[in-house]
Amino acid sequence: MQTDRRHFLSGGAGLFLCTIAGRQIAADGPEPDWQELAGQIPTPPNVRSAELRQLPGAPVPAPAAGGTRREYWITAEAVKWNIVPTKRDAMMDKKVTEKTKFTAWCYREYTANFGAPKGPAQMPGPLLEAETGDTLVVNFRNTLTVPVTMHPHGVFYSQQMDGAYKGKFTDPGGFVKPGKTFQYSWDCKAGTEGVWPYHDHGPLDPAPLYKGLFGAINVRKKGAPRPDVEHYIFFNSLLPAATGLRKPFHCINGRSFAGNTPTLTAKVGQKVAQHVIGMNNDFHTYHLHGHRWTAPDGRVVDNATVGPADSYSLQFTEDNAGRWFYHCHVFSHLHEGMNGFYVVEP
Ligand SMILES: [Cu+2]
Repeated sequence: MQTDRRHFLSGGAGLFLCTIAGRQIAADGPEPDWQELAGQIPTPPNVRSAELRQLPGAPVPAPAAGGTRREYWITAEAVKWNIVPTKRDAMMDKKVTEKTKFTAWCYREYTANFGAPKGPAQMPGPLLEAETGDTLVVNFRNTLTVPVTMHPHGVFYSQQMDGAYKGKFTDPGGFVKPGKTFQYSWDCKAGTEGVWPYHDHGPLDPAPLYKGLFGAINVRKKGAPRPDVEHYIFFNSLLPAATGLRKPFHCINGRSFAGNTPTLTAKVGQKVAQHVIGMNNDFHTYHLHGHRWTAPDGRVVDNATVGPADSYSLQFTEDNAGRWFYHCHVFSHLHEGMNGFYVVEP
């Protein structure tokens, strides 16, 4: 499973990833010293002034009548991450011999007031759930050594709650320094129903996202029935620039190859919803063996295109027991790890 430089480039990933602090970062490595790089980025004026005095907070959207304020406590943390913990590619039934461990950056959910972790720091980060009419309030603490943020898609928010670095126009939520906490408020009013990504959009964008800082928001229509089973499938890649490893990995939820990527499960008769989100530079296609679903335009499909930061949701009633593959159907992605098992019990 060696991928040399030429193969990697011909795979379409390209050498150029981004420019940070005036330095071009190559996707195929080496991994820069992010802290040193972040040190070259001046703290924006509005962020500096926020540290000197307590700014009046941006207006917090009130939930609609009958709505709920849903509060989360989330950190960004460094975590030792193994991309292929079984050391095997179960699709091709072969050993994965190269190094697969690196230090990832992931979101992690805590109980109120950062009392105790509710689970591990992982890819994707905690699922943020709301119904239309609710307000999402996210207390975000940065425990990394570089500034990072949380930037949501789909929901409504004011400029101060954008969570995006904008050079000298940056608001405090767009540059959360190491050790600092920022409270984001996002409005899930009618029209925001759906599944959306959130991710870092700070001054090192997109490097922290490539190291694992992404997750999903699910806004359900108020009162809508829930599916019996829901799966969240992020197509991401772990590139040498972000991992320090020699080889790029094409991943689902930060893991490569069936047996390492999530083994999804359901039972015949259950209503299954799957949410697929693109989280890198590539276009992917989501293919599920043995199944098909009806797209919003009425066509029956079993393979759908998902671009960068797109989210695509599909639903079906399970009727086909067995062990199936779900995977990206871009063949180079598929064979470099973007595949997994879907196991349906009778
Ligand atoms: Cu793909």
